[in-house]
Amino acid sequence: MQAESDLHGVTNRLFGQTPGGEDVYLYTLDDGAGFTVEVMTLGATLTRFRVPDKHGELRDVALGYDSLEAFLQGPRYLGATVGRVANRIANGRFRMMGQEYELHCNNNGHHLHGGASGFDQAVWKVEDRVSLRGPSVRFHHISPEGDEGYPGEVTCSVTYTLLPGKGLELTYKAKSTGVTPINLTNHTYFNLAGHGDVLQHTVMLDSDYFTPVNTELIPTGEVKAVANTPMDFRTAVRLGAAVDANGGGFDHNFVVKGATRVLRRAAVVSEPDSGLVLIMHTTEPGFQFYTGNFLDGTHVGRNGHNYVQYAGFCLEAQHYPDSPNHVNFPTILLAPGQEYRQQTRYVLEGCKLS
Ligand code: G6D
Repeated sequence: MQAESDLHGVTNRLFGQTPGGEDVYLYTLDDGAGFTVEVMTLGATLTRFRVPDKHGELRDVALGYDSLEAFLQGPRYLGATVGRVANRIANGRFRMMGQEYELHCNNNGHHLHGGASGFDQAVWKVEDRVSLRGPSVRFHHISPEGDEGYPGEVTCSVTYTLLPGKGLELTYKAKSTGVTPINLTNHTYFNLAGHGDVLQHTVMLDSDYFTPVNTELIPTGEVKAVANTPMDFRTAVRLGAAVDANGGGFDHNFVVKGATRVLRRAAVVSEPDSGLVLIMHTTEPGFQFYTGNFLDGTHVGRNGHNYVQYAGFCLEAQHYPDSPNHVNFPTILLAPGQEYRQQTRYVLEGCKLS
């Protein structure tokens, strides 16, 4: 009789300890046909995503490391679940129901990705569960009242489900004891070639609008048409050409076409050498398209590849940045009795399945 975990394609092992001495476990989801996802409990972080390419050769499509130590020394957020509020909150301040709240500012005088001890820094707990749709693990975390300055105690979970021969589904849920902003996402850096930079990838984004930002990456509040701007990815374009036209990489929130709260296609990225195509579907109103502008080659990742500038791209499905300060942006406030839900899928096509 196979061990319970093997039966459902989920195994786990001790990965190491945090600097504070907390055990970190690594979960492996394997569909038995070449798709493998690894997730560690620190930050409910995706550490590996490997699929068969067009020749049937296994290929890493996400940046990552083989040891916890390397993750701890590498760029922050890589692969991590980000929260309580992903992206920026200007000056770490927002008003809610007549009261001003101050959050910890950790990025250029603003609050970024949940602050100094955001959800990416927490060791999430795991509850065993069985999904009939594929190997699956649910991670959960409790963010206490006052965490980084946020009101309300938040209990949240993210479920990783490997859809056999198809890709990865992330399902997020959260409840709060008090009204609080919440905006979760995943910060995986994808590279469908598995090495080098992503400038030869071709990108199509299902977005007619984006939210412009100032020099500190804080939204101006405008929701602007992409037409006649370097943000126009409505037809597929080679990323290197788009970066040249933009005068640099991208780190912008794009508005997903169509009604929110239902899964709909948001982005399609393809890569010629592997023949792989990544398609993101999400319930969220937007996503941050970030092209690894701040990677600088000082970190050597899996298979000895230097993570150079543009070594990976992120499709961080979420709400718009700084939403609590822009009444014209979809709200991210969660009240007691409500449930926050998000679902995002990263589907791989072009794989030669065994
Ligand atoms: C930079 O502005 C970018 C963020 O969007 C990204 O998440 C982070 O680097 C890793 O701050």
